[in-house]
Formats: sequence, structure tokens, C-alpha cells
Amino acid sequence: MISDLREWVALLEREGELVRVRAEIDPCLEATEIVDRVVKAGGPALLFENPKGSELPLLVNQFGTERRMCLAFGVETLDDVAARVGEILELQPPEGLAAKVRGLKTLKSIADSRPRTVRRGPCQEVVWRGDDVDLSRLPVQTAWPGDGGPFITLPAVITHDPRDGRRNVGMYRMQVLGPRTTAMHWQIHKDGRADYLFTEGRMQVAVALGLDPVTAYSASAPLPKHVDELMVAGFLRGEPVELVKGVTVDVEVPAQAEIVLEGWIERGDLAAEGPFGDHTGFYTPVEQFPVFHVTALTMRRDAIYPSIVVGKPPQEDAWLGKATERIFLPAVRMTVPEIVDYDLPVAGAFHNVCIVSIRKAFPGHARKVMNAIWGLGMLSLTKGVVVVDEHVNVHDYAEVMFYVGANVDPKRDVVITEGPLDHLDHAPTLQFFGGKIGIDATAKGPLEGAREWPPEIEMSADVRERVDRRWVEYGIDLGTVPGAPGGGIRQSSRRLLRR
Ligand SMILES: Cc1cc2nc3c(=O)[nH]c(=O)nc-3n(C[C@H](O)[C@H](O)[C@H](O)COP(=O)(O)O)c2cc1C
Ligand SMILES: [Mn+2]
Repeated sequence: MISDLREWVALLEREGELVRVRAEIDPCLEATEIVDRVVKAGGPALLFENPKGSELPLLVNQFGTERRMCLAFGVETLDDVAARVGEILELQPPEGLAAKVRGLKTLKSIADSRPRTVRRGPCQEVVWRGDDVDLSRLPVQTAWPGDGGPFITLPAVITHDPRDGRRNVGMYRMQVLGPRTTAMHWQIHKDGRADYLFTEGRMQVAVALGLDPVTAYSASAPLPKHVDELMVAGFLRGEPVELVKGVTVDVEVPAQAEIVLEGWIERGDLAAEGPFGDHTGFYTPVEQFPVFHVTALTMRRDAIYPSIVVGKPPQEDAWLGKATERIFLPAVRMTVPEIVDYDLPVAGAFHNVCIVSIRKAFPGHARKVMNAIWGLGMLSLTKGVVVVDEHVNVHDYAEVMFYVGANVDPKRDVVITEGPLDHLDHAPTLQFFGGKIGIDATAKGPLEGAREWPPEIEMSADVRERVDRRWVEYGIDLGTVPGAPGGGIRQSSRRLLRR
């Protein structure tokens, strides 16, 4: 378990996954151009030790590759994290002693996941209060030339629902507006905004910057509102998150954070936020958002300031998104069990397209699944859904394109509907609401109005096996023995439809 950001930095360094940049660089634009090139080359995390105008080092690209994301979770593949989550979701009444013991262990690991309050935390080694607070001393990046100013991009924003006191932690960018004020970019569908809308007058808010990677990730996870992100972080870490009381607010903050901003937000106190070069690849326009007034900035000695650059995909956030895609698969399957797998293409900025494979069992099944996706948490914002049969590899976009081209009669198999859309989507006529497209690329049966569906071409298994065996004999050197084309038709769903 990685307990804080510096342990994570040390691990990255040991693994050859981090480069310290000693040359002075400008957090305004220059850092972005460097990071953009490094991310696209699959390069290392960068610790800029001398950002211009700040004494704090600037950490970027900590999440920029699949390997680093796996290192963060201490797993071989992100599906291993999903498997742990699945274990809990699939928890059945145990049969037999061994299963009971296993079940109890799992339950205990949930109980032990709740954050733990401690008396002191390194995040308060240095305390600036009131007029001493000066956000311009942090190396906050201005990422793109059209940006409205510097933006804090990797914060864990902590609020409480005034109705029941439940905590929420979300990653919402914060534009620095002055030495002690920022905007709070709470999009319309998000939990932090709901807490704000339930509050009369002022609400206390704390923002943690520089966390262990799993806790930082958890702030970006699309959990149901009543689920505490810090509990999930504790479960994924296998170790509870330690919290300490804020120095000027009645909000608990992660004790191991590098930097904490404490303050308040008042209903109706809004400011112009943006433009901001966003993960959609476009600038989001100026819009009114709540103002965050900072009452204290606390930090560790030698604090590290973390940042992330978003922009035209792929960027570093691709792997935060992919982690969510993998980790949430068991939860998606829990609600829609016929789903085999899904893929949210990075190039589709995650909300634009969802490819989903299903075990098709009845006519209209693909439409059922489209509607399920459009009704499921943040997946409900998906603009386009492509449904394929279970044997199609949803992560192989060429294979998906093959079935979209081959299996679709656009008149019969395309669904156009409407629903809520992502806050950042600039294409719909109205903000937040507009069209959706579903493409049913599964094999169709007569009950869906199709003619006899032809068989797909596939070599017989015995011939493939013979060629595998004899490959060396042929003297065709391709380095390795080339695999026989995978996949092939699964007849089951079509047979079911014919009945
Ligand atoms: C790098 C990054 C930046 C993000 N910026 C914002 C943002 O500015 N506003 C927002 O509403 N969501 C933003 N998100 C998405 C939210 O963090 C995500 O929807 C999360 O689930 C919100 O928490 P909540 O479900 O508790 O509201 C961002 C995500 C990432 C990874
Ligand atoms: Mn939440």
C-alpha cells in the first residue's frame, strides 16, 4: 500500500517511471507542451523541480501509462482491481465453513475501509491563515493559450450533504481567481454540486492536493452519491485513509495530503469561470460557477504540488478513465448481467461512445441494453452506444467496425433517441440535453425482421491445429508462430432467435 504522494514518487523513481526536471520551466503553457509530448510518447512522470515563480515542485503525468496505473493499485492488470470489487458485489450467503470464513474476511475488509481520524497530520506542518494565504505561490498551470487563467486540476474536493452529513469527494477543477479565491467547477450532474444546492447560505469545503494515487483516483470515480469515496479508497488500498480535522473548518482532511485548502462557498456567490481547454479537445466557454473562499492553506514541509493536463485525447486522464471503465465493469454487470464487456474509447472522451458486447438471448435485446446504459449512473450521459455479440472483442476497434459495417441495416438497426448529455458537450443544440444514437451490430434473427443470416467464415479447428503444429516445417519466418485468426462465430444467440 502506498501511503502518500512522496512514497508514490519514490516508487515511480525506483521503477524508472519518473524524471526529475531541474531546468526552470514555466507552468504557464511551457509545462503543457513538454507533458503533451511525453504523454503521447508513453513517457515517464515528470517532477519539475524549478517551476518559474514557485518554490514548490510540480508533479505531472503520474497516471500517464497503464503500467503506472497498475503500479498505483499494486496489480498486474486493472482487471485485477475489478475482480476484488466483483468479489464484494457477488457476495452470496455462504455455504460451508470455508465459504463462511472467506465471506467474513471480505466483510471485515469492507468494515476496515472506513477512514480513521487521527490527531495530527503532516498536511498541517505549515499553516497559512487569512491574509497569509497566497495561491499564486503554488505552481498552478495555465495549460492552453486560450485558458482564462491558471487552473488547479487534480484536487480532491471534500463536502458534506447538509441533510445527512454524508461526505463526498470529487475531482473538480478550480480556476484561481485571486490570492484567496478560486472558482469551483461543479458540473450539473455531480455530487458536490448537489451538496451545494442542498445548502442554505455558507458551506464549508476542504480541498486536498497531493494524495496517494488510489485516493486521488477515487475522487474521480463515478460512485453513487451516498457512497463515501474515501471508504472506497480505503477498500482499494486495503488500508483506511487517515483524516485530521481542518484548522479553520469543521471538515476532516486527508492527514497525509501534501497541501490542503480550507474555506467556504456561499449559495448564489458566482463568478465567471473559463474558458478552459478541456478533455473534450475543445475550450469550454465561460460559465458562472460558485466561488471558493480560502480561509487557510496548510501543507507539508517541502510540499509537492500535483497537476494533470487535459486536452485533445489521448492525455494523462485517459488512464484514470480506463481504470474506471475496468473497475466498474462488475458493478455494470451486476445491473445488466448479459453484458460481457464494454469499452469507452479514449478518443471519444469517455462520454461520447460506449461499445458493449452482450450475450444476446431474445429479439430486441440490444435495444434493452442501450436503454440500460442510458439509465446507468454517469454512463447515462453516453451519446452513442454500439452493441455487438459476445464473441466480438470490444477493445479491438477494427473488429467492432467490421460488425458495424457488416451487420447493420441502418433503417432497422439504428436507434435515435434523446436524453441528458455531458455538461461539456458542445455539439447538442441545447446544453445538457439532446440526441443519442444506438447502433445494434449484433446478428439478427427473423423475429427482428432479418432474412437468413449467413455463417461467418472460419477455418476449421483441425486445420488450424495442423498448421500450428507444422509451422516451422514451412520455413516462413515471421519471428513468432502467427496465431490463427481468433474469435469466429458463436451460433448460440442466433439459434435462440430462430426458435
Ligand atoms: C482530471 C479530471 C478533472 C475533472 N474535472 C472535473 C470538473 O472540473 N468538473 C466536474 O464536474 N467533474 C470533473 N471531473 C470528473 C469528476 O471528477 C467525476 O465525475 C467524479 O465522479 C465526480 O465526483 P462525484 O461523483 O462525487 O460528483 C474530472 C475528472 C478528472 C479525472
Ligand atoms: Mn460522489
